[in-house]
Amino acid sequence: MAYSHDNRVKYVVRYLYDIDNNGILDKNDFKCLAVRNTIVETKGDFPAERFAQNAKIMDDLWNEIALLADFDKNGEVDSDEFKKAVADNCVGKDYASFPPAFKVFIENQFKAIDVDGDGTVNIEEYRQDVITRSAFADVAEIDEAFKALNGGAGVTLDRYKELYAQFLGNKDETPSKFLFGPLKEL
Ligand SMILES: [Ca+2]
Ligand SMILES: [Ca+2]
Ligand SMILES: [Ca+2]
Repeated sequence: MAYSHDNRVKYVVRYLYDIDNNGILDKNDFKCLAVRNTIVETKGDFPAERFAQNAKIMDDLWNEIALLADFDKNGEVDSDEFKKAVADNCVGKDYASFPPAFKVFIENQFKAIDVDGDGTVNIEEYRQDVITRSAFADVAEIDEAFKALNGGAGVTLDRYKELYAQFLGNKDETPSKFLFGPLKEL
């Protein structure tokens, strides 16, 4: 059930939020995101001022996600808590209605994937992103997923947001299920 809504939510937790890879979300993931985003935004530079801004943004977002998802108030959000928060805040909604804490990742992710910065993710950029999370024995599997995603056309930021909203907010399987490439069951 690689493309079930449950597995998609797990995928988002594991690859998009739990960036220190310890199985849960906590303050440290958001600290690490501030470092990562600063490096991505400045293409490898690390200006202290920019980092301070990002650290503040991420701190606020952690507080927001803790409010929405840390139901037992233990300072951590596990994947069941995240799933419940997605059901409460994202399922059946469009991107604009998502709380900021559920949108935090996606614009920076887009910037990181759109390597040439032309505002569109093309097949070469998609392939480079997809292989960072999974191994593939045949590039055709990746290319077919890209074609299914948007009819083979490049994906703009607006389309990327729309696909992300479906990936997380639509329990049915739509072409958005390929947003992060062919998935494995987690
Ligand atoms: Ca973590
Ligand atoms: Ca908790
Ligand atoms: Ca591009």
